[in-house]
Amino acid sequence: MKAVYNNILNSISKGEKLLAVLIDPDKMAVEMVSGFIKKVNQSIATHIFVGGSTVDENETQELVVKIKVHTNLPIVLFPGDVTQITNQADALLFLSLISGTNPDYLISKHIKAVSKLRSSNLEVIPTGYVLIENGKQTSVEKVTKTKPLSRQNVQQIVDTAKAGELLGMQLVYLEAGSGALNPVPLEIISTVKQELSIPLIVGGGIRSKKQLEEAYNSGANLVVIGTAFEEDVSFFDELKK
Ligand code: 1GP
Repeated sequence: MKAVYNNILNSISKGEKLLAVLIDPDKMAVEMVSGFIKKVNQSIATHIFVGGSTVDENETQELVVKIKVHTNLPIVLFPGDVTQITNQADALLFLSLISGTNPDYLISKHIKAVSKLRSSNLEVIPTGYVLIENGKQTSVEKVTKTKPLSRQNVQQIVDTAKAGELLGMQLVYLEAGSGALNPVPLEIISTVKQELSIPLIVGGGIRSKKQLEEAYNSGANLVVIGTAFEEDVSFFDELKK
């Protein structure tokens, strides 16, 4: 039942680094899926995340069903809203936006999700989601009406991530935002990592193999990349198995 999270822990204990390819249902035409997933399968990617800030109802489910035809990689929902929860995926990042103070994204949407989750087999992974400023406003900021944490205030970021762990969250996700101008600074990744005993996810604005490796070397256990693959699928060629 807890296969996705346990597999993440197992991989980390073996010193492996994980890569999630983020697919936004709003940006991926169904007819593109098979070619795109073929590239994913040939790459070092270990997970597929599916989610977006603004996605029409049922779009996520249709996409997940289609992706599953083409890959055995675990499909993890990374939802912007309750409507993106589908039983067809393997797991759900049950995100609390702990960098902000909007109650909708701290608890209200979670309560709304329960009626769907009660009758589902999805593995639910409580995740502390920490938005960090990147140089421009991101959709997460707009949609959630929260402010990101300042990159200058490292202690605040560390304390926020640690509070998530102490609240019982199983993952912390440091997010610069989709298409971020600047990824999460390496110093922030390494300082947060030193404080945590749970796995650390890092995403937003990572566009090169060098940036990916730097994030891993700083302590990221799992890196999420979306935009760089959306914009240029040849990036997968640099990340072949
Ligand atoms: C966004 O962290 C993810 O939520 C991935 O960001 O699209 O910039 O790779 P990019």
